[in-house]
Amino acid sequence: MTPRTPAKEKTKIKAPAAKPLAQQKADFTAEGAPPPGKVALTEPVTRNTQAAPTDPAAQTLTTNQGLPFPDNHNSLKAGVRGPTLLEDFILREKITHFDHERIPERAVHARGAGAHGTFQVYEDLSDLTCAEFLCQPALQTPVFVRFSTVAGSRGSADTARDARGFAVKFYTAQGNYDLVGNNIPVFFIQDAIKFPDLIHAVKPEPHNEIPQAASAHDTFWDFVTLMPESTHMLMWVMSDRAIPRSLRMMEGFGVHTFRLVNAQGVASFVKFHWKPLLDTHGLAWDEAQKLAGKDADFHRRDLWDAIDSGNFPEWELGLQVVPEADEHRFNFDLLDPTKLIPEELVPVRRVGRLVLNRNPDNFFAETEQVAFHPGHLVPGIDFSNDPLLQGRLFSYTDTQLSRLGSANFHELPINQSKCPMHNFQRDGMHRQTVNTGRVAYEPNTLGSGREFRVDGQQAGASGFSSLPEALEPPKIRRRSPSFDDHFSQARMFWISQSVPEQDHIVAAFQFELSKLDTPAIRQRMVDNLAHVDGQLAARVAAPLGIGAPDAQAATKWSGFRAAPHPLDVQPSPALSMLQPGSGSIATRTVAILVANGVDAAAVHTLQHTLTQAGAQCKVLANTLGQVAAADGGHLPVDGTLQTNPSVVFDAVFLPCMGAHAAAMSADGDAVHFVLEAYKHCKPIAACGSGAGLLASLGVAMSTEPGVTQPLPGVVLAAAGELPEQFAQSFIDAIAAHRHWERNGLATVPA
Ligand code: HDE
Repeated sequence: MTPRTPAKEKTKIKAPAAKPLAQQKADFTAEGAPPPGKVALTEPVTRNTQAAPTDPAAQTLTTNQGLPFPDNHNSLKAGVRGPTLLEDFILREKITHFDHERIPERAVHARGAGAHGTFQVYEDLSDLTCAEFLCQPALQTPVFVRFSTVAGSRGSADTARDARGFAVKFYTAQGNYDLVGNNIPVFFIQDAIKFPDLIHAVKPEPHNEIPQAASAHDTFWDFVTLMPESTHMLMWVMSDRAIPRSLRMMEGFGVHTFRLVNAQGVASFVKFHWKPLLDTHGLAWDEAQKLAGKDADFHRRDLWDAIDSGNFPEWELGLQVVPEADEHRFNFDLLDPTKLIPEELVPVRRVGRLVLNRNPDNFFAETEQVAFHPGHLVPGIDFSNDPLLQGRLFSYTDTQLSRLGSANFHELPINQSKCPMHNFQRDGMHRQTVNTGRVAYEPNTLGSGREFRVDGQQAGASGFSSLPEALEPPKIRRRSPSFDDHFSQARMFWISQSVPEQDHIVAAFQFELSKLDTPAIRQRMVDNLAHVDGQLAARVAAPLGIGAPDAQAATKWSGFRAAPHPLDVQPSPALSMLQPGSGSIATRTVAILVANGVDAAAVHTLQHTLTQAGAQCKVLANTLGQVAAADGGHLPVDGTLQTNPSVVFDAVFLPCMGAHAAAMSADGDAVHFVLEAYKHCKPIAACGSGAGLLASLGVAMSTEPGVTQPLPGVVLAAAGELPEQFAQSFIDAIAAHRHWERNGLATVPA
């Protein structure tokens, strides 16, 4: 019998005395190496990693208890042809684990892609905030970012028309800070109590679970037309912002008004922005729909490949700061999440840079298990009373309990803070930490022999404390009248768009509303739109088989609110995506269509020039292998037209292919490829017989009387012009992204 350790002796076994928390945190300085046993802030976030067994000599597997077993191919049976035995604990352990490999997907934002990176502030912002990571330009703060769609399930397509989540977890020396935003700066609703209704309305309809990842169905439009506060966000969601070209090419917004608080306790209101260094670009709607079938992983693949190839996506953090004294200076309420602050009124100050430089090691462990929460704060950042934000503060932890299964989700490696944490919370399902000692309460004296008390009264008490704020009685369940204007900013968005952007918005409304079974809902939407802009409403209504927009009819619904005095809004140029960009073509993808007889030298020159400028080229033909070049050599082929559809490229080059170009014009796949790229407004360059092919398809030269120019975004080499000479025009055309100004696209059969 093993002798029991006497109780007295047990109490002698003491954990090493912990350093005061403040001291431990101070160890995590910008430049200073962490003390032994501590994790450097720049160290990869993933811990507990384990590589799959690779040693062929060892050929050993073990159970989860470490028991080696020699056969992973056969279960234990009563005779080689007999039934399987219940006692086969190896089989049962494996199958049980498999049976529980999935966790509930997120109720919203289920489809996502994530990456690790760093954030660094450009200058000391201590005039605004005491958040250390915003005050120390030498500090590189590790981050994990998760992008997502909102409505679709985990397996849905990336390019659905939807808002995108843009959630950033900063692992700071003062604790984890989460900026859980979207790529659209406003939201559908003003109060958290409407969120379940909004999401139930947009998700697949409950009786038949149709449609997946799409807002184009009756329940969504039934709801939003009865909630005209959603009109502003609807304008954004119907714009190309909701079909980004890449997660790397979209803006991010904190949406709500937050507060920054400096060391002296002085607070300012703030809106957070992420500005992508690759500018903001969208897809064509037809392209987005086709991508959903041809490459449902288009966005997550694009993000992964960019990081994998060293083309690290970057954003600048922007702040719009409003002194507290100016809270009421605007003609909207700063607490209303359906409003933005026009950049022309309060400029966006760019204060730091986010770089995503490492793909996750394991999708499930990191991207799926990461748990964001707008209430993960650090000293120096605080909330506002935005009633939507206030509800979010409850929701996120609550949802993790059912999604991640326990109150201990902060112990998952991706969620752990990288600075020391301790408190007296204990136990619970799946607890990993082995808390030692008998003191699990505060105040106490038994922990260290001296009084341990944290009640905010001690001299020098530090950490997060909520900003003291005077509240206005009475307790009331009512919307503030300052939230009543539902249309002015929707109108501001509309009048800030360029002509093609307005065309896309009209087409998107028509598409969505055409899919409804209930004409009355269509009518209600155009009646609401009449309060945004009469022309917009009339254009949307025209092909829908309904009556003319009736602004008066919209006012009869009880949710209708209008500005007490209709506001004279001005355009905000910053709201258009078609602003002059950086001119970069970094990471743009170019398809080079070839056949036997190709001018290989021209291909090499163009490929070289484009690659030097940062683009990525792929040579496509009808078969893999190589094609015979005109000079007697061979040109290797990277992929086939059949498996590399035009929708996954940004631009197309058609080199001279001699007489073979004529054969290509009889090839349905090649013709479709070129016409589709044209229809999606992509730049196309061609020389020699490649240009002839374009001409034979009617997409080379303008047919307008008196105009002898290539069509917009079409770059044709003049006779004898070398590729290096016209490459720059092609680069300019690619940098312009898409040539939305092309006319007559409805006639293009692709
Ligand atoms: Fe969320 N939201 N949300 N949300 N949200 C979730 O939390 C919620 C809102 C946003 O990549 C859930 O962990 C409520 C606005 C992002 O893991 C859930 C309300 C904005 C993500 C939740 C909102 C967001 C979520 C589901 C109205 C833009 C994905 C899974 C009061 C500022 C984070 C989870 C990730 C996820 C609740 C409104 C952004 C259910 C109640 C506004 C980017 O807790």
